[in-house]
Amino acid sequence: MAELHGLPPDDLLKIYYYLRLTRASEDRVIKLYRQGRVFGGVYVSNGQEAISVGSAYALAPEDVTAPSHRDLGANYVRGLTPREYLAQYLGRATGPTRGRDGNVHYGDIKRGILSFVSPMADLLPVAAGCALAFKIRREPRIAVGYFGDGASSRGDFHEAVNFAAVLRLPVLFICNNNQFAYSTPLARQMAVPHVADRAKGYGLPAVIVDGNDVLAVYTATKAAAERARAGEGPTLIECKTMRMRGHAEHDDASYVPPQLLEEWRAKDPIQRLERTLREAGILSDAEEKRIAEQITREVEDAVQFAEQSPLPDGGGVTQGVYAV
Ligand SMILES: Cc1ncc(C[n+]2csc(CCOP(=O)(O)OP(=O)(O)O)c2C)c(N)n1
Repeated sequence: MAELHGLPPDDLLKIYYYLRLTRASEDRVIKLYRQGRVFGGVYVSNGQEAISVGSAYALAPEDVTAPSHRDLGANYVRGLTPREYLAQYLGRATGPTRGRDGNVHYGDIKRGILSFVSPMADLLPVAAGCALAFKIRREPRIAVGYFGDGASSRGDFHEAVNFAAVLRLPVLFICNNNQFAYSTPLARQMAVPHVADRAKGYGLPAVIVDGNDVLAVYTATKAAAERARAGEGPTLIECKTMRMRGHAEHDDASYVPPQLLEEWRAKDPIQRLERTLREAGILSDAEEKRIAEQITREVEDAVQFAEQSPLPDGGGVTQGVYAV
């Protein structure tokens, strides 16, 4: 059967599965939020799942990722389970932060996922630092830092990119440019048209890809990862997309022109891959049904698991807490 972008059908179907698992998990959490069963805010990647899934699929297990708040897809690809994701959102003791956080501030160092921190772009210097360690130890590993268009206006972004470029570190900077930083449109926080333009001043290559085309994101990341592993230094990958919901679920995004959303709805990354796979004879109706049913089962199992899990009892509140 056909290969696409060098990927055999099994991998293509896995990518399709991860896209749909991400969407279904987040949709389910939105529902729980509306029912008042989630404690904190809810941040989703609806419409931009291709960026996190496509990029993470191009990495090796020994690489390290520094996700942002819309990168559930990358976390899933790297081994996070729906049970852990749901337990995290419901603040349960079985979640990655053992109930210390109720939304996106989690990671898992065993799977090479750094824990997301709230101040925007603060993880990018950490990703560059990991890459420096890999380079010093001569390990063929790379680090990947994810960030949004708004985050690229913070100093940490500029420091991390400059540092990585000067030292030719094996790190990728992956931007999800979804055109809004909370309610601020791109043109109100950047005087250049592309985040990629910012890389020029630091002397590292930057590429712009269609962030709603998962295979384009995969291919760009794979090429940049190979460069980094070969000692050729960092790359910035700007993925153009659109944030299809509010900044979080408490934000109705009424500041976004409806026509813009309509335009981007037609470019939905899941439907696009589905069409491509059907045309290539890789996805049949039966296979689509099997994947959909598997995802429904997994997500519902995760909701039940989370709801039946205990809340933290408070006894371990100082465990894993460090001060310097
Ligand atoms: C340093 C800092 N300033 C402000 C915030 C509040 N905040 C959280 S997300 C966000 C918008 C970030 O925009 P962008 O990076 O484009 O990501 P998006 O949410 O649009 O996907 C803001 C202002 C923060 N977390 N950290």
